[in-house]
Formats: sequence, structure tokens, C-alpha cells
Amino acid sequence: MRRMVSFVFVLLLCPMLLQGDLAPEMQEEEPQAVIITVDSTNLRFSPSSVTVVEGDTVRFFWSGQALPHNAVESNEIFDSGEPQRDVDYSFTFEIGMNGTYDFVCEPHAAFGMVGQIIVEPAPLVTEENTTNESDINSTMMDDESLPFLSTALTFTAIAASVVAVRRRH
Ligand SMILES: [Cu+2]
Repeated sequence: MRRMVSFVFVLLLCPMLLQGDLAPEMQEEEPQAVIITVDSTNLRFSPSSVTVVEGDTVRFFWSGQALPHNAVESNEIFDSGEPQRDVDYSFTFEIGMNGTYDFVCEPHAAFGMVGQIIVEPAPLVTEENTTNESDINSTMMDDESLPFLSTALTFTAIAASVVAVRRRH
């Protein structure tokens, strides 16, 4: 009888675990690095317009250009410095910096070498939630063991129900 009880327990537990396994993982958006370079016309940023999220980094990167370029924001929020043929300049939009940022390549602004970065607010995630989520993930079971555990439990459950049915007869 005690066996039966444990079989039932496994049967009840199994779908719960499977469900947890199948549920889409609520993953936080990782900070992204978006690269803006110079296109083959030598007078355009590529892409010239990007949308990022607070916390993301925009990297102005070009090398071996025919002309020297820079990227300067209208309100001096960021500035890659003197125009250069080789530039590798990164700027991170911190939390609270959502908004629209227009920038130009100073020597070629008149030729239309301008760009725009739209920074969207970061999704609302409190520090507490983040900590709790990672704590649960690390203490409960790691992602690799979960599929195996579910499979093992499924087989156990099937075996258990077969035995249970046989016993009843
Ligand atoms: Cu330029």
C-alpha cells in the first residue's frame, strides 16, 4: 500500500515537472552591442538608424576608411573624438537614458552622414526579483539535469502506472 502511495505521488509530481520543463524560460534581455560602421559610399553610417534598450552599448567601428570619420551626438552625449580612418568607440546607454539621440560625422554632416539612435526604456525588473530568480535556478536544479530528470520521471511514472494497473487486477 505504501508503494501505491509513492506511485501516485510520482504520477502527480511528474506532469508538474514536465510542465515546468516545457514552460518558456523567462530570460532577462542580455545587454546587446550594436555596431554602427561606414558603408561603401564612404559618406553614410550603416546602419544609420538603430533602436536599442537602456543598458545596451553602441559601438562605432570602422577601419581602413578612405575618409576620416567621427560620430558626435548633437548634445555631446557621446563623441568619438577627432575624425579617423580607424575608429573603435563604444558608448553605453545607462538606465534612465531612454530617448532619441541624433549624431553626425562632423566633416560629412553636410553630405548627409548623420544617424539616429533610439533608446527604449529597460523592462521593469526589480533587483529583488532578479536575485530571487537566479537563486532559485542555482539551488533547485541546473538546466542540464532537468530534461534528464523529467525523462527519468516519465519512465518511472509509466512503469508505476503499469504496475498499479496490474496490481488492481
Ligand atoms: Cu564621415
